[in-house]
Amino acid sequence: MTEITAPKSPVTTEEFTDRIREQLKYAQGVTPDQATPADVYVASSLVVRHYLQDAWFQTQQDMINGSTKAVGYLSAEFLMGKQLRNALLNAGMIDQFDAAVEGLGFKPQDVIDAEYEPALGNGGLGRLAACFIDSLASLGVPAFGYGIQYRYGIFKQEFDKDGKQVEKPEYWLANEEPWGHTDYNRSQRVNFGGKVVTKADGSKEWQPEWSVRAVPVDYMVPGYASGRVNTLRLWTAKSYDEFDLATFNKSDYLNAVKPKVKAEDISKILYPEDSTPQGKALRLEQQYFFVSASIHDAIRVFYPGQDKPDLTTFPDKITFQLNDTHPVIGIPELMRVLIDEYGYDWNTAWDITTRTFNYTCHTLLPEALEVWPAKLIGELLPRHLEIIKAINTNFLAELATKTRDKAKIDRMRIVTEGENPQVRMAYLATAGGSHVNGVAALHSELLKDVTLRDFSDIYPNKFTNVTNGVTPRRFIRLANPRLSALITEGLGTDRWLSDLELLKGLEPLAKDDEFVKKFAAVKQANKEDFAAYAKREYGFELDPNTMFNTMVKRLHEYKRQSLKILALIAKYADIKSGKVNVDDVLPRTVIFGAKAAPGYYLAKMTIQLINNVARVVNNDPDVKGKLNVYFPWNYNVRLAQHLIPATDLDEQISQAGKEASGTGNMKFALNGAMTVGTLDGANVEIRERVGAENFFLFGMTVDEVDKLYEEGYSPAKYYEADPRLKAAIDMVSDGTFSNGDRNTYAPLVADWLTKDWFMTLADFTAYTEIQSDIEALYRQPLEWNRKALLNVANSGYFSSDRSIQDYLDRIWHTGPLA
Ligand code: GPW
Repeated sequence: MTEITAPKSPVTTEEFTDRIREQLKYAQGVTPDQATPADVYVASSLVVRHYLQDAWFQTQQDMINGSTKAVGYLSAEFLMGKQLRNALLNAGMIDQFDAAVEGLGFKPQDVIDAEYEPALGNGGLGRLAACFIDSLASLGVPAFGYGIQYRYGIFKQEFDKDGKQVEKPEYWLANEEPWGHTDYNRSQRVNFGGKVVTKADGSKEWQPEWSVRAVPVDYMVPGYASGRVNTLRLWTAKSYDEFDLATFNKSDYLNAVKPKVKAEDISKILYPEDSTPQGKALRLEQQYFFVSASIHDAIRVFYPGQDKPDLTTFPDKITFQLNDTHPVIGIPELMRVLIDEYGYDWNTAWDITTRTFNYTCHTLLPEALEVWPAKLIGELLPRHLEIIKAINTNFLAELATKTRDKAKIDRMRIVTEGENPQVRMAYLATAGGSHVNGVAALHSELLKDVTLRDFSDIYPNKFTNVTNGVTPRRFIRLANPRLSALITEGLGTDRWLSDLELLKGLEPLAKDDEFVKKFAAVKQANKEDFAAYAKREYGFELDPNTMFNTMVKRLHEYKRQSLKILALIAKYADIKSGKVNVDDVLPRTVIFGAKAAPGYYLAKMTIQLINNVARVVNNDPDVKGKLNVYFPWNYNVRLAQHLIPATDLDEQISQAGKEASGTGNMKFALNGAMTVGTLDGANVEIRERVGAENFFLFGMTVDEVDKLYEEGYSPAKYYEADPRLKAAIDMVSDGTFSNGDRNTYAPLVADWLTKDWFMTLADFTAYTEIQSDIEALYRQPLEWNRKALLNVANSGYFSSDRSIQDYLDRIWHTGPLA
């Protein structure tokens, strides 16, 4: 008997059908005959919201009236992916939806596909935020996600005829969007610019120059089987000055609407840089905009109708998690609100503030730590700059009581000295919050020992680790229904969906050849599905009888897509030179997915190279179809959900010490892919759990990398030492992948040979050597699948439910609603 714990549907198929008809009629204004899948999508979404409404009210009431502290997850990005099917799953209505929609004459898949994916994030950081709010709701913890409803999400990626990336605007709101509810009556004023004046009583008054209206757009976040529905509140900027009357009187109509345009620009576009802050004024405006609105919103929610609330209790009502440094301006903002708006003294305000905030760092790259020129902050937020300077002064005084090491104190300045003082947001966050965490064990260690070493020396107890996780609902159950069914069959229960460590129960089944064969059949069927999808969406012809070898993530030098493409070129060169008999080559389909920041020159050139390698290799008869390279454009959550379950081998090959965690690595392991990877980020913990024998490890360790930097790294030495590496790089230089033009990739080649900051060349030989282990194992399908199954069985730890439980225990000190 299989135990079923999935939530029970609150609705029958008949009711669901009637409700859809009703929405089609009254909201869409169409008859079922006239309706398109997009109409049915909107109608169904409204129906789902309808059924979640009471649970939403109840969750809010219990949160406000009860004594359970809420979580406010402040994040500039929430990369949600499509909403409808996730909401149906979490609310228990998938079957009723499928039947209702079919009854109305539609294919459920067409209706699901009609949803336009909100792409309000760049990559891992934004997707993690989305997994976390799913887990918070599923654990029944009262929480708000607070962010920005950008009108343009991450750009839509296309490739031109030369294989170069082209960025197109992603106007995701072009069609009706049934999930976001714009709540004009809960808006907040957010001020900018102007000056600070000292009043007669010595208190300060900020006299801003302009302001915008932050209007919340609320998204329901239904928990899986928890009966709870939280809120994702994304702010959109509206103008107060509908018309500038003075200008209007001069009958200059078009100029009169200019101020409106400027204000509304704040929430217009998501910055497309990942891990490389741009330091633009608009970006700081965005950060302050959503954080200020969110802080005022939380006060409104938790102290309803109170003119003089007792805000010393604020940290008992809500804890704010800073998702990287993007929302750190919230620290001086809460100080300002408490002092200037509510009249608290500095020390009380500081106590409240430091007890309210915690900071998660997601990087180790020094260039990824945000730093703002004090001048820019002063122009935009003059009162905040004063407060930041005061925080800095007090902080330095406190440090002086803790250490005599003047150099160390100096290194720890929040505001640097000199002609162009800078504000270091990571330091402000560390000083102004209770806890600092990294996102994987190795990352948290390096954060403590290297990046924030001085801080951890003096405040060792502030530092902790919370290893990232991913939601099994979206990334196993929705993405991989076949594997989900097999897991439930193997475990005799579906309870794993809310307790992922139960996957451990699959371990004994890895000894059962019949079960392993079923597991292999699931993978094969998923590969066939993906081949059909890739044909339909991209016109690709993938052969599902080859190994599917995937590398999907943002294009970054540190992630080393170059290493993968060079190894592939080396294999191609072996075939061309006859060093390898093509008939002996293991058939492989290599699939890349990656967006590059629009201004990131070498990253974009790498994309161009990959596309052209694909063009040449896929069409070369000498290869006999043994090597195939595909680069589906515009990698997004939807593509991830199709591709991950179909992957045999996943690549996590960043230079050791550079990838904070990675979360794709977790999704692949949980979907039964094998990983080839370095000892970096969460790879370390994945390998520990799945077993060294079930993970393809290669490459330098963090210590070896450091040592090599110290000794002086010379990439040309590696080029000369490994003839296969030399052949590969020469092939990039000689025009093979640029129609004979020798200049096309010259900057990339020059970088490899003279700089190679992330030591791609130094790890090349080890990376190509591990390929023979990989291929030998793949030639034994039963053994490969046994190991892949062991990856699934031992990856339950990487559920975002576990991550959230760790945050609750170590940082937030709160829990589910009673
Ligand atoms: F640089 N990450 C990201 F730390 O996706 F801010 N965008 C970013 O801007 C940053 C980090 C930042 C990623 C990390 O690169 C990845 O290793 C990690 O798994 C992910 O954040 C979630 O923690």
